Amino acid sequence: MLKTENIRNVCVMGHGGDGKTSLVESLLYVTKGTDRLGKVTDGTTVCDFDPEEIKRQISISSTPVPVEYGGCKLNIMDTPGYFDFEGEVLQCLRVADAGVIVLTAKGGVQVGTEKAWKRLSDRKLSKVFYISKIDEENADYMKAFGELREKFGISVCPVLMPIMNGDKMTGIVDIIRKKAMRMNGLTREEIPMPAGIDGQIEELRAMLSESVAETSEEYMEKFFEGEEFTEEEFVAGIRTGVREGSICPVFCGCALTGIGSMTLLQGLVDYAPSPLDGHDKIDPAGKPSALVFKTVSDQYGKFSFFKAMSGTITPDLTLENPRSEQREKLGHIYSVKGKKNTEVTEVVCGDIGAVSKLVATRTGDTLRDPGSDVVYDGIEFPEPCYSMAILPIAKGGEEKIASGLTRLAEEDPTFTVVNNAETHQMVLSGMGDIHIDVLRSKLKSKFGTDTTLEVPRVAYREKIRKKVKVQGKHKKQSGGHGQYGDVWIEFEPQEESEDLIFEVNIFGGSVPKNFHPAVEKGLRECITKGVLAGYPVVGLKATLVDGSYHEVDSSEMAFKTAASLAYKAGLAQANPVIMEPIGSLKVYIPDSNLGDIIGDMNKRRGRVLGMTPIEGGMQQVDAEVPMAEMTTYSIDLRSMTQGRGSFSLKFERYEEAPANVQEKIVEEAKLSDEGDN
Ligand SMILES: Nc1nc2c(ncn2[C@@H]2O[C@H](COP(=O)(O)OP(=O)(O)OP(=O)(O)O)[C@@H](O)[C@H]2O)c(=O)[nH]1
Ligand SMILES: [Mg+2]
Repeated sequence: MLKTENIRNVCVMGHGGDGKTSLVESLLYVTKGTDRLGKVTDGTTVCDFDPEEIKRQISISSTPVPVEYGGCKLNIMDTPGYFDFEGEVLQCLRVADAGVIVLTAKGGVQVGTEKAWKRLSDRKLSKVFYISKIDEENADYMKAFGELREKFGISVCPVLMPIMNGDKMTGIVDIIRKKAMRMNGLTREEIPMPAGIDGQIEELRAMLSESVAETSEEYMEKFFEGEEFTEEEFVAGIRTGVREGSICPVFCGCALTGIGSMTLLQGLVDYAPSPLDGHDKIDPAGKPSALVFKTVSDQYGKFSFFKAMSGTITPDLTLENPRSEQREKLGHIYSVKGKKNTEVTEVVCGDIGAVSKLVATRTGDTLRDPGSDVVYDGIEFPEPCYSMAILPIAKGGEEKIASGLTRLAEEDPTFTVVNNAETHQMVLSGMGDIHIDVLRSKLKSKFGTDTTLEVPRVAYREKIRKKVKVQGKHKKQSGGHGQYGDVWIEFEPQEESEDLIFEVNIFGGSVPKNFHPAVEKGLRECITKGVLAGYPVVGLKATLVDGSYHEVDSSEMAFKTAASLAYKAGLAQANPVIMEPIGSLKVYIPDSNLGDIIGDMNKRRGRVLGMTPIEGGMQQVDAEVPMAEMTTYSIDLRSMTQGRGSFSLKFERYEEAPANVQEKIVEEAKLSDEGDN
């Protein structure tokens, strides 16, 4: 029976393409968790099984898989490195007790490496490094190791060293045990220590000893007396250091040959905290409860991944969801390995499992014993920052898009879709262009809906600046039943409300009372389309001041038409202007990008309001900027900062657009009008 203390929940993180999925594949293969070594390039790995992942050869969703090694069950969670899928990383991070940060021997520390470090540090989770792709040409373990120490400090500790034969990694030296090893098929075997590397090993061992000394007073004394630590002391010291965050051991290897994979597993077994010492307060003796951290919905239905937070989760349980206030009967529970599910009879406290067909539960929800009052922290996802209008290719496909996206939203909380009533567009907002592209692909493959994208229209508005008084006269009295309506209306700007303010100020009965509502109705219809570029008119006051009528020929219809004639004539004379939405922007960037970001803000007609240094060599820039200039900002910011920058943008108010911008908007409106006709 699995004991909580023998579980390791480990999130594998790092820069895109640095070898995470391949590493996890290797970990599965060397422990016989899979019977062949899949390849990302062939689309055959356990973790990247989704058609989108196979097509693009990148991870898109996070995938927890069970790996058994050294008497432990390790739930290894493969996460995507591409920034668009950060939400997936956060899901696994929520239930991880430690993280493996993968970086390549050739590329060293990348933005994704830094982000992984920051995310793990923010959650106070234990960290280990794995330097990948040691077999590549120009791979340089010592250089990558040096970069890690330079960037993240002396907590970065070596525990092994690759044995290189020219460019080829042939084995590993275990620095603690001073043993050289190589892989022979699926087993590790000891080999004689290669000549000429003693000096390097002693140097790395000295670094490690110093860090171990820091973990207790007893060790510190021993260290100063110049005594060597025993193997047990090294292991115990590193374990303490890893749990406290003062030691981050560095592993390395090659996922294609499996060199280094078992050593990494042994390291996780020895040093990574069990759920009992992890981030979450868990209680094996308590009543059963769980946290749902990930939802997958496919043709087989909905799967909810959970971590058992207290007690043991069994299929017969009925648990309560405090958010939806509904009870869920579990039914079947599973251990999931990529696309393969195995039914299990229990998931012990601290372990990860999945349950199908929950009705009222979504990612981030707590499931608990009815009668308990525990609620676990959910998961905070970033706000979408990139928007496109999405359109069906086939006529009338809007419904299908909407229902498909609703299904996709069950597994992905990082996008939103909004029907913009003003622009008549369905606007899909996500984490970046690749994210949106993946969603479109899924709409097609899963729901058979072909879509295209357009740059979202900006919801401009129109307003007048001058008070005018005009006549609108509608008269058709040639034979038969005639039409007669005649009004004098004063139009003026007002600041009280966006909505039209309509008043009547007539002496006598020039326009009888029963026609006043028709005049107002006529105007209300008109203001949905301004006279400049057809955008809604806001902040308008109209006062009916005079007019005339005809006993027989006047009708509601005739007065509506008269009002619209007055509107057209009046607004054109009243100095109309186009208003554009202005957003308040917060950008977070490294100091070194400050100049570029501010220069770019100027190009976008933005006003920088202030700059504030924040922790870690970052700056916060506050600005106000026209929303129309921000459609591609998420992509541009990413390229200006290599992905280090982030931002938030919120609509603030409307402002009159500069003259040249207004001209352009009017021009575009004319063109699109012609296109429509
Ligand atoms: N030579 C060599 N290539 C490797 C190794 N590990 C991975 N690769 C290759 O590197 C590429 C990216 O590997 P992945 O495992 O998909 O990397 P990843 O970190 O999961 O990528 P994302 O999930 O997209 O962030 C693939 O073409 C792999 O075949 C390795 O140890 N040696
Ligand atoms: Mg991957």
